[in-house]
Amino acid sequence: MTAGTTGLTGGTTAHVTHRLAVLPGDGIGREVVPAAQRVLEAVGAGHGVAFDWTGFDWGCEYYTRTGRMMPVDGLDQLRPFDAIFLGAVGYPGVPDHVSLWGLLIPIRRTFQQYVNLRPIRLLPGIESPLRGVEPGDVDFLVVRENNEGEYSEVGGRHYRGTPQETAVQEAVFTRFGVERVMRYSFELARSRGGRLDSATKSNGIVHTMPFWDEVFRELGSQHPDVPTREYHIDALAAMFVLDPRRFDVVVASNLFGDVLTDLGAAIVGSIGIAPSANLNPSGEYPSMFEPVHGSAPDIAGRGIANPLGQIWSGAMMLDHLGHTAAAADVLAAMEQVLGDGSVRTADLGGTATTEAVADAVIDALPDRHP
Ligand code: GGG
Repeated sequence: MTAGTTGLTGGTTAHVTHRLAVLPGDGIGREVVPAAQRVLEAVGAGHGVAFDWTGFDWGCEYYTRTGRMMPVDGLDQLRPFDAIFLGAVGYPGVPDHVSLWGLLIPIRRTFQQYVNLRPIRLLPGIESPLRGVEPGDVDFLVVRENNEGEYSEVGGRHYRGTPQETAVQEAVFTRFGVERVMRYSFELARSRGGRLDSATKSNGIVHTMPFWDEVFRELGSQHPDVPTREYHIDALAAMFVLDPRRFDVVVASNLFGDVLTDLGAAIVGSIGIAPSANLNPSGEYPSMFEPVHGSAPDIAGRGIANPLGQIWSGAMMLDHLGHTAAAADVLAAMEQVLGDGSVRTADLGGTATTEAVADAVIDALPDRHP
């Protein structure tokens, strides 16, 4: 990051340049990322924020050329950046576990991005598939543990190709890992004056989930002002559909959080809008911002993907970098476009292109001069 001041009529305004790594990745990632970059450039210009983008062509195509999802020193290349802006990862021809474990997961783990923050908010102009649910009714955050849990390399395959073939997969829950994500979640709930709900399954999963619950209760006793509830994941999923108004912050393990947030995206209209932030709360390493959706090979290359999930992820990146007013402008512009309803991609029942939606968001940004 470089910073300075610009003399302007009537005063001085700070200006700052952020060094950002851009990984469009695969499929529609290559379409929604440039669209979102244009929005960020436009809002940045009004707030004295500039971006020095460095693009990386890592992903499944890179894999087919090189046998790797990123170079051997890829993580070292990413380390100096202020943040990472990622599109989507995965494409037919490369097994999903290869693409995920070759790129996204090493970034999340090496850079200690142990919080995956996923807002679930029904925006104006969007019709929820749930009866009687209006914008303003659903507005909560899921904190997905992002570095351990069910996503683990511990296990193996035995007796391959025989009738005794066996697959074993171990989940890994450490006190260090569970405490830190729960502490973050309690602080988040406290900052919103809200409650914290925990996703568990300690009736069926007899070791890790009772441990998860114990740590949740210990942390709860250290945050007596934050009301808490514990739900088995099956009941919690049902409650997302039956009564989503009741939630404020939900903390969940890696797999549970991933599944819950696809459901959360569905109840607020489209996974095409859902954003996420992979946060390293200490700031020691770069955080990474990506939409919840994947690479959508079925629509890739047609210019019809919804860029709003990527744009909203960009707003979360602005917020993380300290530009709360710019982030709020992006959200307000998105809300205006959605509320107006005339420029929408197919997932929201419209016919607009990715670029047209980005243009509409840019046009809806407040006219600011830094
Ligand atoms: N933009 C997110 C993306 O491409 N995700 C690919 C994926 O499969 N993610 C799995 C996960 O986050 O657990």
